[in-house]
Amino acid sequence: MKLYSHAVSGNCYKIRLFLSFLNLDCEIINVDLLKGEANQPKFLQLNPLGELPVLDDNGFILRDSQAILIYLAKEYGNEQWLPQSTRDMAKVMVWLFTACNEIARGPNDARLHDKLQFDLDIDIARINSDRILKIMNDHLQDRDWLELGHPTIADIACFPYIALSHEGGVSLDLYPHVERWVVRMFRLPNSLPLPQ
Ligand SMILES: N[C@@H](CCC(=O)N[C@@H](CS)C(=O)NCC(=O)O)C(=O)O
Repeated sequence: MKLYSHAVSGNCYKIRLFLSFLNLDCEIINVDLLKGEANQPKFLQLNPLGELPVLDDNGFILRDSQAILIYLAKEYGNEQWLPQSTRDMAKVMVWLFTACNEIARGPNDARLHDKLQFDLDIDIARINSDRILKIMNDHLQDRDWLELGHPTIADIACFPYIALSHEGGVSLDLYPHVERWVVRMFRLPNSLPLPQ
């Protein structure tokens, strides 16, 4: 198995984290986003969007971090990470889509602006960040994990850019339940340090 990845990317980190939780061996192939390597013709054959991460599992090529989490959970994980029952699965899916919408347009965009100088509206990104952080804080008020009372791929999908909020100038100080959830994620066996 190969993962096309870049060290600074939170979406790639999600996959490296889940591979680590699952104790799966994987060759990491570095694609330097900052040098535009994801837009070279060779990489575009793997992902025409020119985005990371991309997984190559014995010739099965898959883009998008949420899709890769689902694939790995079904192929190599167990029901702990992605339950089979319709309603429980739907609860987990809600957070996968939150990761690629509200979290991407919030703390992820704020970090892209502040850390990597992307030309994005930082005020909107910070408003979006506070909106989703408040929702997550309320949700986590009476639970340790996003759904089902234990870690799932919902937690993995949402974790990186929430934990990296400070790199976009967004403090978690106002969101103590989110802060405690971040600490719990770091304490899971085989957790990894965040991207730099
Ligand atoms: N929805 C996609 C988003 C992927 C994405 O935006 N990846 C970023 C890195 S985190 C990327 O490759 N951007 C291309 C670039 O910056 O040139 C996913 O979750 O994988």
